[in-house]
Amino acid sequence: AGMICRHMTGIMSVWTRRLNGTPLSTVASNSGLFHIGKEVEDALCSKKPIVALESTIITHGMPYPQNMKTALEVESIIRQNGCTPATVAVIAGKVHVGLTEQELEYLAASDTEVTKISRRDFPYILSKKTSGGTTVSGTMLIAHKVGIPIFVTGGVGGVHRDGENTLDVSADLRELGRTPVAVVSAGVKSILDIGKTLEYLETEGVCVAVYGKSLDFPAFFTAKSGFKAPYNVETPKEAAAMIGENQCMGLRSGILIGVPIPGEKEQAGADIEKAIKTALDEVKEQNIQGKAITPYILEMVNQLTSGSSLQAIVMIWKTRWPQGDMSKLSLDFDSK
Ligand code: PSU
Ligand code: MN
Repeated sequence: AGMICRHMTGIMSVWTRRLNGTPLSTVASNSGLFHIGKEVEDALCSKKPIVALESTIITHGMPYPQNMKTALEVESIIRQNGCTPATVAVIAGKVHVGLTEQELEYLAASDTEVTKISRRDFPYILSKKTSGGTTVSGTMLIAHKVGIPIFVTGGVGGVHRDGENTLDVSADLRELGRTPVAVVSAGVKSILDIGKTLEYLETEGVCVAVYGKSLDFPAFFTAKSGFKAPYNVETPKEAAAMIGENQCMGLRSGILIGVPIPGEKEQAGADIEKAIKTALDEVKEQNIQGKAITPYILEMVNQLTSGSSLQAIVMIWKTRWPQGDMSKLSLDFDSK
């Protein structure tokens, strides 16, 4: 009973935030800063489970039209599992939570001018009333503001290789350290220094767990990065319990759950790894810097593997819901 009570308090505070807190009611409807899509608004009001989705993968992670197709498919998988997808993006200076097909198309179309938006970009983008796709950090902070505790994506940013010299550490990691949203992903992108990324997450106080039987932390294209996560959870219920305790404790930091690539896709993964090494050399040689690095590498790897990395990304993106499991996580959590 104590357990149930504690969970109830956690959930209550989520709903208090949704109903009375500044985030949804005032910010969303009054200031004009937010635009909550109809489907998402209904789900928020009727307390149905919602899964947040990022949009940098649409604007910068994949070419047109695969980006559009994948975005729609991912949303539909979430709906098939009884949840509501809430894709986050900025359009004409308004933060959108839940996009129409037309809005998705606008962001996905290759001739649209869009910025990659993480936390640091909001003030400028909103003041200029321009548009862009939100990264993991940008999406997390918006999801939290409107009261969505779960967010699913492909790859999270991390500490870049050679990061100890360049200080190129993704804002995603600091966001995980200060925003209580659970991010379900294929782990950390293989182009990064995964060991250092896990160290950094520990410093930020982020609870990291692998979904499945092993502690091997996944590396996007491969199930095993060579590094271990501190924990693993085997069922959506276990994952939900962890997320619940995080909220009850008021930890204010996030959770990262890594879901490994399925075994039969691992050979493709190994080929992509090789291409990544080549691309990294090129980044150094061409002196590509800052936030241009990730899109540059993804594009080059895609070319080197004649599109098979793109297929793998699409597949990884879709298999974040093995048998629909991970989106049920959201159901479990909200109905506890
Ligand atoms: N993984 C992909 N494609 C992407 C990203 C990750 O396969 O486009 C995006 C995510 O939005 C992530 C961001 O949050 O890259 C991290 O970028 P950076 O390393 O600049 O922080
Ligand atoms: Mn960076």
